[in-house]
Amino acid sequence: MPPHQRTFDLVIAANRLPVDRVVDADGEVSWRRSPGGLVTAMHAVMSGRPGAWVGWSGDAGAAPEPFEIEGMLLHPVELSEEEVESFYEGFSNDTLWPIYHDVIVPATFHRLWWNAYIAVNERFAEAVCRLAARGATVWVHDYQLQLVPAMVRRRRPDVRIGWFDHIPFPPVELFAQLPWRREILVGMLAADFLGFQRTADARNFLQACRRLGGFQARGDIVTVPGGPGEPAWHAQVGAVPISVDSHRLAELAGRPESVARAAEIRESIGNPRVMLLGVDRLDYTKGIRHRLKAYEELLAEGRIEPPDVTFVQVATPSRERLEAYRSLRDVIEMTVGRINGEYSSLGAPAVNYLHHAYDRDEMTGLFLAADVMVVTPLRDGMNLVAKEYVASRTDLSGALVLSEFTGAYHELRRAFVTNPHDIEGLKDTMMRAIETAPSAKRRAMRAMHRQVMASDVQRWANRFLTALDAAANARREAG
Ligand code: ADQ
Repeated sequence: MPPHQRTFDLVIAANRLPVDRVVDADGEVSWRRSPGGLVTAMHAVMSGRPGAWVGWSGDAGAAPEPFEIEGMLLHPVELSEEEVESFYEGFSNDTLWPIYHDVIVPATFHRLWWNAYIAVNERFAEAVCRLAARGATVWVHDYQLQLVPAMVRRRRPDVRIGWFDHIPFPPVELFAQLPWRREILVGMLAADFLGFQRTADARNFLQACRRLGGFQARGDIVTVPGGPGEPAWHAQVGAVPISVDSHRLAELAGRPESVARAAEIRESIGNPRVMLLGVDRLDYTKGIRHRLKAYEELLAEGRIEPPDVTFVQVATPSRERLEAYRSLRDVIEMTVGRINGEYSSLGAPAVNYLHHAYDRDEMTGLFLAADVMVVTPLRDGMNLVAKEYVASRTDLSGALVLSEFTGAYHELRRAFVTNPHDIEGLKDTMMRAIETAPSAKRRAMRAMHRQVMASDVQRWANRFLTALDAAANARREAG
C-alpha cells in the first residue's frame, strides 16, 4: 500500500521530525535519525506496532513526501517561510516560551502570530487524523501543539489522545497574561491524559483550568461541560517526569574508547586537576551567564586558578533569528573573552568555549572527563544533561551542581543544589562540589545513578501510555 494510504495504531505529533537532513558531497539528500532520547523511547514503544510521526522537517517551504525510517512512517508537515517566523519563532518561541519560563525575558504578543499558530496546529491535526487507525493512540508533544488535541478530537472521537508538556507549565499569574489563555486550555483539555514534568506543573495547569477557564478541577481530573445534549468531558492530569536512555549511556561510558577519549580531552586542555563542564543550548533559561559570573568571581578572588581548575562550556547556538538569543550570545562571548583575557595562559585557557554539535560518543567523552557538571538553569522543564551526566558516571565519581529550578532537581536531590540567582551561594556550591571528599561525592553519585538507571526513558514512555490507557478506559466505561 502506498505510504500515504496506510493508517497506524500509534501516531506521534511533535514540532520536529526525529531526523536530520543530511546532504552529501554530491548534493544527494538523505535523512539520519536524530540522536535524542525521545526518539529512542518512541522506537521502544513502537516496536511491534505500526507507528507514524508527524512533524516539521526544519526547512521552510514545500514538505518532502512521507518516508519510512527504521519501521516508522515519517510524515513531514509544511511550514512556509512566513509561518516559520510567525508560528515557530514568533508565537512558540517569543510568546509561549518566555511566559512558560518565568518571563526571564519579556514575552511578545501579536494577533497575527496567534492566527498562524491556529493554522499550523490545524495542519498537524489534519495529518494526524489521516494517519490514525480506528481507536489509535495519538501522542501530542509540547507547547507548539497545544490546540491539536481539540482539533483531532473534533474530527476523530474514536482515538485516544495524550499530550505531554516538555517545558514548565507556568504559575497562573503568568499564564493569565496570554490573551488566548482560555482557547489554549480548551485545546489541551480535549486530551484524555495530560502529562507534565513536575507535580508543580500539573498543579499550575489545574489552577489555570479552575481560575482562568472556569472549569471544575477535582483531584487530578478536569471536567469540561459538553454542549447541549452532550455528556461532560473528563481530562486526567498527572506528573510523568521524562528521563534519558540510561542503559545505553552507561554502556557507552563503559567502553575503553570513551575512557580514552576522556583522557584525551583532559590532556588537550592542559590536564587540569579539576575540569568543570556546562552543556546547554544557548538559551537565556539555562543560566550560562550566572555560572560564568560565579566562575569569574572565584578566579578574581583567587579561590581557584587555571590550569589547576578549568571550565569547558559547550553552548549550541539556537533560535538565532530572535533578538533575545542574539544578544545573549553576544553577552556570553564577551564574558568568555574577558575571562580568558584576564586569567588564561598559553595552552591553558580559563574557559574552553565550544559551539559544535557533538555525537553521543564525544558527549560521553566530555561527561567522563568532567569532575564537576554545572547545571544552573533559571527555569527548565527537566534538563536531560543532568541525567545524562549521572547515567554516564558508572564509576560513581564526579559531582553535579544542580539548580533547584530544574525538573531534574526533584529527582536528583543528592546533587550540590543551588539557586543560580544567588551568585555568592553558587560560588560556594561550586567550591563544595570541587572540595568535598571523594567518598562523600561517591555516596551521592551512587544514589543518583541508581535513580537514573531505574527510571529511564523507556519507563517514562510506558508510564505515560499506561496513564493514557487508564484515562481513556475510564472515560469509555463512564460513557
Ligand atoms: P532542551 O531545552 O533542549 O529540552 P535538555 O533537557 O538539556 O534541554 O536537552 C538537551 C539535549 O541536547 C540533551 O540530550 C543534550 O545532551 C543535547 N545537547 C546539548 N548540547 C549538545 C551539543 N552541543 N551536541 C549534541 N547534543 C547536545 C527541552 C526542555 C527540557 C526537557 C527536554 C526533554 O527545555 O527542560 O528536559 O525538552 O523533555
